[in-house]
Formats: sequence, structure tokens, C-alpha cells
Amino acid sequence: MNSPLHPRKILVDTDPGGDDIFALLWLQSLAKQGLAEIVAITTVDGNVRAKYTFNAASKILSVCGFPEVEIGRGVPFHEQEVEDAAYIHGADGMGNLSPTLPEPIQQFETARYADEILIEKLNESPGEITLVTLAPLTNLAAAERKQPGILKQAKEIVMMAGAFNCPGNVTPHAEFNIAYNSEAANVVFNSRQDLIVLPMDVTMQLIFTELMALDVYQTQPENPIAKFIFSLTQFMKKTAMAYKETQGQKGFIVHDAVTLAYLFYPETLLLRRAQVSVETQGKYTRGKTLLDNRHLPKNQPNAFVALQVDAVNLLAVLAEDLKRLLS
Ligand SMILES: [Ca+2]
Repeated sequence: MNSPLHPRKILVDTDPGGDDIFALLWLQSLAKQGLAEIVAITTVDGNVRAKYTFNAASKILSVCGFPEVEIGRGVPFHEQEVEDAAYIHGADGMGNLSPTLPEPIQQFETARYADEILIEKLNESPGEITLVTLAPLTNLAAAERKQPGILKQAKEIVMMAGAFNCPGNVTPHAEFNIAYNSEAANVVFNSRQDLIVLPMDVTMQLIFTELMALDVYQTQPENPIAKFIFSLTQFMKKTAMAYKETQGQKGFIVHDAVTLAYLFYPETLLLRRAQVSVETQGKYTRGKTLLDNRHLPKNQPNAFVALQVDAVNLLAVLAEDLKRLLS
């Protein structure tokens, strides 16, 4: 399909993760529709170890018709402040469905490191690439430390990160992507003044249900991606319900998909200009994100933070775009 818009150049940093996979599927649908160009995918230690996140991303890109997109391996990080989340996403980060997909074409052992790819791509196309982060910020911080100012070369940085006026998901106060490597998060939050932050305050409302997955699946029941979407939803639903994340609904929370909603369906989110800080020291609050809610002039705002979402419309357009990926 010809699009009247220039496709948006997007580089995704990710740690698949069931909800990361939904974001990657959505992005590939948008790329097929001519709305997005996938510059590269960088993977990182997070939900599961770096090798598994690499393999999951590589498989998902291959099976959907984007085998040529370079996948980067995570910058090593072994001092994480919280446990990984294999208990939520399966040991392979993809609901233990890895064997149902063809072997990845790209190999972890020979892949380039994520920070090298980030630096190269941003230097090549200053001001043109949107960075989408779905994971702990280890790779972005490594790139910024290697070449200070490099993150300013992105057109924008759109992050699933943080928890402000709601509980965290790894501690009472902290969200996983920040808490896993809060020093890295701090580097990124100090890198520029216009970060787009999409926190748990909005993502906790994004419950992709078994019925939505069935609706997508039934449009192309013979399609292997349709089967995969349905099976992954089934797996993720079980752990989400065991942890009482979905208010009893039979589904799971597609946190990371919110980033694509911001970019392509911005009417689904309402953002607040804010000065965001990351707590890197607190005995009880390490990894918490904070913003100043007082009615005062903002001296050093560094972010736009989403605190309201139209979840019904967001989930509806996600399901419709997933159907387009299958056709
Ligand atoms: Ca993620």
C-alpha cells in the first residue's frame, strides 16, 4: 500500500518478553502498511537473559517477513537490581513457544553489540530515527557513555518505563525497566529534555484478552503467526491471572505495545510535561520514577509523561493492525 506519509524510521531496544513481542508484531504490521521503517532491533538482558531476548527478536522478525533487519546483542550487565521475569514470560521469553517457530537466521555469537549499532545508526541519520525502548536502559546508557550526546541525535525517544501514581511491578514502588538498571535509566533521563515516558499508570489498563486473540486468530486460522498470537496470549494469560494483574479478566497486559500507540495513534494518550527523576539511592524506593505534581513553573522539564489512556480504542486498533499483519 502506498502511504502519503514518509515512513517513520524506528529502532527498537527490547527484551522479549510476551508484551515486547506484541509491540514487535504491531510494528511489523505498520511497516508492511508503509507507515514505519525498521532501522534495527537491539536486544538486552531483562525479562530473560540477553541470548534469549536476541533469539526471540530474531525469530519474530524472520517469521513475519523482516529477516534482513539487523538484530543487536545486549551490552553485558550482571549487576541487575531485581530478578529477571522468566516466571512471567517463559524461559525463552516467548511463552515456551520458541520451538514452534523456525530457527533464527542471525546468530547471537556473531551479532554486533547494541551500543555499536545505536551509535552507528544515530550518527548516520541525525535527527531522523525514533528510538523506542521496551526494556531496561543498559544499551542506551552504554551508547551515551561511549559517545556523550549521542542520544540527542535521535529524533525522539519513546519509552515504556516507570510508575508514578500507581504501584510498581517489581517492588512496591518501582517498575521493572527502571529498577533492573536504575543507573542506566538515570543516564537516559539526563540525556535530553523531551523524552516520551509511557508508564505503568497507563499500561496497566491495556489488557489484551483471550477473546481479542481469538478474533485475530479466526481471520486467518491457518496462518502460523495467527496461531502463535493465540498460543502466546494463552500462555501469558495464565501467569498474568496467577499474579492477579488483570482484574480477573482472561488476558494479559501488553505494556510495551503502548509505544506504538503513542507514535501511530496519539489520540489514545494524554501527556503531561514533567520533570522526571529516577531514585537510584533509596533504601525502599530504588528504581522509582518521580515527577513534580505541584502547580509551579517547571524549571528543568525533561519529559512528557502519559497519565491517561483510551484503552478501548488502543486495544481495538492493535487488534485490527495484527489482522493486517496476517493478510
Ligand atoms: Ca519489555
